[in-house]
Amino acid sequence: MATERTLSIIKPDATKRNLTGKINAKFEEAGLTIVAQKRIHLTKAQAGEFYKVHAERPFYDELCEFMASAPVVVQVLEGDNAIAKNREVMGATNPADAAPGTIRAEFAESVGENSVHGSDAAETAAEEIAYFFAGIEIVG
Ligand code: RTP
Ligand code: MG
Repeated sequence: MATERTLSIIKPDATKRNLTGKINAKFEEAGLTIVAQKRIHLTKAQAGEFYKVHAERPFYDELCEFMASAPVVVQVLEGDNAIAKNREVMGATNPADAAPGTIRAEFAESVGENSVHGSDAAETAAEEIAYFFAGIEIVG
């Protein structure tokens, strides 16, 4: 298996409820190592740039408002198959469809306010990590 890195965001609904530690425990229990992490407060423009792939979707404006509504914790997770493994630990986008034990099943409030983001492919992971972190901040 290949060691990969993926970009994770603990979203405003989760930081507001002090769930960072519980969510990080889920990552670590799954064998993912947090090799970089910082708490930031995105502007709506920064959230919009990050999620620009969704610019034409009906939920885009609401998503950008939400992501800028409170601090987030951005992090780089590393491990075997980290991109797919993280998506598995996160669970489905809509918490109603998320498998038991996943972060979204346990913590998400709705399809929009769903506690975590995770990169969906190797190319997006590399782009998203570079959006938030300099190489010197990632300590594997
Ligand atoms: P993410 O990018 O945040 O990891 O989530 P995802 O891949 O599971 O889902 P995606 O389709 O990429 O959607 C990005 C985020 O947009 C919000 N969303 N709201 N109201 C809605 O119907 C709706 N659909 C998506 C969610 O915050 C979702 O995670
Ligand atoms: Mg996505």
